Amino acid sequence: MTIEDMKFIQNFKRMTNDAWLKGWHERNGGNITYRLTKEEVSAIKEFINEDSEYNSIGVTVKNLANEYFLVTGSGKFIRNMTVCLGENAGIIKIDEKGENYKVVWGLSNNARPTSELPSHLMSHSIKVEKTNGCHRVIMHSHTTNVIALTFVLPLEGKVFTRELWEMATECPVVFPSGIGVVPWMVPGGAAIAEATGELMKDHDVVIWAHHGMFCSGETLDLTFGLMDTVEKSAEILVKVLSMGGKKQTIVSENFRDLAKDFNVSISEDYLV
Ligand code: 2HA
Ligand code: ZN
Repeated sequence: MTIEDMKFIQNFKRMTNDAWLKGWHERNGGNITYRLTKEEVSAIKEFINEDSEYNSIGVTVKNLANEYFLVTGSGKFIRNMTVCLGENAGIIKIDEKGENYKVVWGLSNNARPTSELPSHLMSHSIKVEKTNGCHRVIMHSHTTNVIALTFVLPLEGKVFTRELWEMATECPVVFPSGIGVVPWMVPGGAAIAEATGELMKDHDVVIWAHHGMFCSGETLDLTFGLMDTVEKSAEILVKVLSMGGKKQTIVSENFRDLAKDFNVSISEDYLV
């Protein structure tokens, strides 16, 4: 048994391969992080090395103290995760203060965690608080159709939510809490991490204008599925707009009926 035989690692590899095949991860675009369960942390103990030095995260995430994350590497290609995970991703541990991380497995040849580590960890921190620890995955992808829409639609969460809900009947069931939108910002730092975290308080989907998407979820499958659903809806909207725009659509009353039958609560804010 090696660390790579473990179920969460195999699931991670399958997800990265699927995401690459979707066309969401050109070159080194996009990054994924997964918070290990207590059982997974005990199971990896014999394979990890805790002697490495701590480095600053760039943001403070107190409630993630002593947690372990599987993270993709900075400058690494999602396409290569299945080829050699230890060179392209690694496992990090957060320190007691929630201010620093150290690499305990992988990221070989002095590779570093994703450049978006501040946004990932800030989002994890908010989600641990808001979901009582249920959410474990943050995925950032350069989803083509969502990015295209950020050049055409007003950069408002309400508009993106309503437009994308209308494009596929199950959308309000898959992302009932809607979408947040961050205006264009320099990626990779604390400022965009704070802006993303703020929107993650109320949404599982945050769009970065002219850049991509962040999704949060309980499992790798659910997070991938959420990204896929939003992006597919965006693809339909791009096609509809290209064909001259909507001639008919799902109306507010339809959404209310859907919410009742599917037992989801959706805000009236989106149904005006
Ligand atoms: O290149 O996606 O946002 C990695 C990224 C930065
Ligand atoms: Zn990016």
